[in-house]
Amino acid sequence: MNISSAIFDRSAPDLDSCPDEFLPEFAFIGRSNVGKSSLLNMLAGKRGLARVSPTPGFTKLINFFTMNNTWRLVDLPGYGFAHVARKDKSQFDQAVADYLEHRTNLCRVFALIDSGLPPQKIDLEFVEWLASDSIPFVLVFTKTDKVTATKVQTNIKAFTDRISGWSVKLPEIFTCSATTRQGRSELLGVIEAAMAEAQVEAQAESGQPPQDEVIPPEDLPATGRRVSARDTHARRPNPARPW
Ligand SMILES: Nc1nc2c(ncn2[C@@H]2O[C@H](COP(=O)(O)OP(=O)(O)OP(=O)(O)O)[C@@H](O)[C@H]2O)c(=O)[nH]1
Ligand SMILES: [Mg+2]
Repeated sequence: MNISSAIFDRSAPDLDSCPDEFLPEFAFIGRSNVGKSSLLNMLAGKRGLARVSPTPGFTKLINFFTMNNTWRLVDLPGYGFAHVARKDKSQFDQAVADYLEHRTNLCRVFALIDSGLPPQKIDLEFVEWLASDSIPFVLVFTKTDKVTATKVQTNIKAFTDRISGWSVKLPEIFTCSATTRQGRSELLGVIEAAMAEAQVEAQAESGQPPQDEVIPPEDLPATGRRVSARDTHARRPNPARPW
């Protein structure tokens, strides 16, 4: 896929401040410093679009970037950064959880894992939460330029062994390096395929719905958004969030 324009839209502190839900979105999540902002820039083909820093906890808001005027990349704050003030941390966590659970135009989440590390408890817990909440995600093992290919494969195998059985089938798995641009075409392929899938679903839905599928007005939230399957799912009592 060719990206001819990549433009910063806005930074949102919470779900209510996010832009309209008319464009499909692809979000990056993972531990602080795992390389979310770097990967976003690599995919967009624009260095400096999202701000990158060696200091963990750098991205503190939900940042939206519009690609080709038709879809968005979304840079989320990382989890697992111990040095953010407790009050700020819970605000970030809440905003990220709200975004992941309620954003109706969220097509795929890219859950980033450092390929140089054996399975980390916080990543396993986060992936378990994504799977249990039916949030559509793929796993992306980052920074492959920093370790040997054998080490990357060993760490991926250890991680997938731990998560097997958490969902009906294993999530799709990718590797990438923002430094060498390894993985770019595969990840853009995920985006392209997901958008094509969403288009087919939208076309199927645009047919006259059967009478029993008409949505009563009381099911429309205050924002006027249609309630998605994920919205209703997320209203169930939620187990304590591990991150
Ligand atoms: N060698 C190498 N370094 C990388 C790669 N991706 C990111 N980095 C470095 O890792 C550090 C963190 O990168 P970011 O992209 O800011 O990470 P982040 O996940 O957005 O971090 P937060 O916003 O703090 O959550 C920076 O110093 C990057 O230059 C990569 O693929 N290879
Ligand atoms: Mg960042």
